[in-house]
Amino acid sequence: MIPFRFLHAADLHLDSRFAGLAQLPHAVRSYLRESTFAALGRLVGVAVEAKVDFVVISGDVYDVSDASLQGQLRFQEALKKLDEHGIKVYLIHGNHDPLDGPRLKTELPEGITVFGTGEPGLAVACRRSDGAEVAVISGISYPTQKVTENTALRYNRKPGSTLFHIALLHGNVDGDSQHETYSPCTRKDLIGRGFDYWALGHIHKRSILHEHPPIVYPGNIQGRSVKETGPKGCYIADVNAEGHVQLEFRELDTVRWQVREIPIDSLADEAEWTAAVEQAVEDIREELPQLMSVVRFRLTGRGNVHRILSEKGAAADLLSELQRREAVRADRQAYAGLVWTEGFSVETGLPVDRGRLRQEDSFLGELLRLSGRSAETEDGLEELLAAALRPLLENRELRRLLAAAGAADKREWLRSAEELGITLLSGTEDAEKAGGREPKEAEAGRQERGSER
Ligand SMILES: [Mn+2]
Repeated sequence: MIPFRFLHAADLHLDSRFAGLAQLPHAVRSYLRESTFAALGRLVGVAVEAKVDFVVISGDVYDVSDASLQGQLRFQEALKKLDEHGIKVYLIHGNHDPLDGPRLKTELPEGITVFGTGEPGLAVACRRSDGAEVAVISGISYPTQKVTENTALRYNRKPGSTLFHIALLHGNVDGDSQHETYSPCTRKDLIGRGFDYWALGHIHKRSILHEHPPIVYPGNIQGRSVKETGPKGCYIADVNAEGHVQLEFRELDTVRWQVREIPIDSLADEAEWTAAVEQAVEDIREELPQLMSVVRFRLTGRGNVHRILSEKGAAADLLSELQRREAVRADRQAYAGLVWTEGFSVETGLPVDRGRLRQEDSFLGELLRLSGRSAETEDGLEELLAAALRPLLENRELRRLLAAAGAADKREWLRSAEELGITLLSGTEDAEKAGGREPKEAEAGRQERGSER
């Protein structure tokens, strides 16, 4: 087998609109809007610098099926640059950019192969240095958005060919419940087809599902929300003479999303809390000086600061101030090292001894015991929530929202309800004995979910 090297990317989602961030200052929003294109630009740079023989893209080039003309022109520009270096591109379309989408028809540059629908297309890829044939590439594009058939089973090796075989598939392997189950299949299905590399797309979290043969999700090239955290990019795959594959991840993102936890347990007051958050912002700036960061802070733990957060709206106030400071940087076009705080998730509690409260022969003690028992099993949680939420089910819209909630959401509701119970009841005599503090204020206590967005 002839050694060669290729770049595997997926889920470019070009021209993503970042719809949830409408309130952002113009300069920050336009940098975010540009980020998917910037990541594509870095992809071209990596392909050229790493001297890859070709590039494969496993679906969702565009974010929406009626991709803007601008999006298409920017993609063409990138393809032309690759073509100038003799780097060919093989791609499929996915559920976000199926072939029946109402895109304007634009001319495709030289050197690009777009696989069609139906039976997997076959193409032979060559090494750039000498034109030697090195790989057979197969792929199927989505004809329409919803593909629920196991298309993996249609892939076959090219009869009689001993070349390295790469399959491009956009789909959900082993039923990842976080994503739509399009083109559902199992690892076993894929391994059974006899290919040497499965170039997957669709799941935006990078993962290598199998080593021999490699079954690879490179993830998307640019995170687009607080659900898409950490480095984003592509893989460079080196195939040696034995057909063995070495994978190297390359970061491409220009905006990095992250969720960072700040425990409040050891913070005495508002000043210490503000300082802790400001320090965390500066830490991120120092860690990622070349990138723009978008961060959500999870405030956790127990402490006196809980009252300031839950009653005085301190999180919303600090958020405005942090955003104002970064907006000034953005106005100066100082995007590298900009740290945009997207919001606070307030998950804190009063500094009470829950273990002791739970032992108490009191209403609050009974409440905590009930919630503890219910949280232990999936069935217990469902039973408690079914009873507690029954009045809400009469409303159609609420019913729809409740049906969409996952187990993690439900546990979070129960946890919040416990905290609310402690805050409201810790002023009573029972709880005071058990370590609840500031009983007078607690009577007027109420808890909000802070400024999570
Ligand atoms: Mn996608």
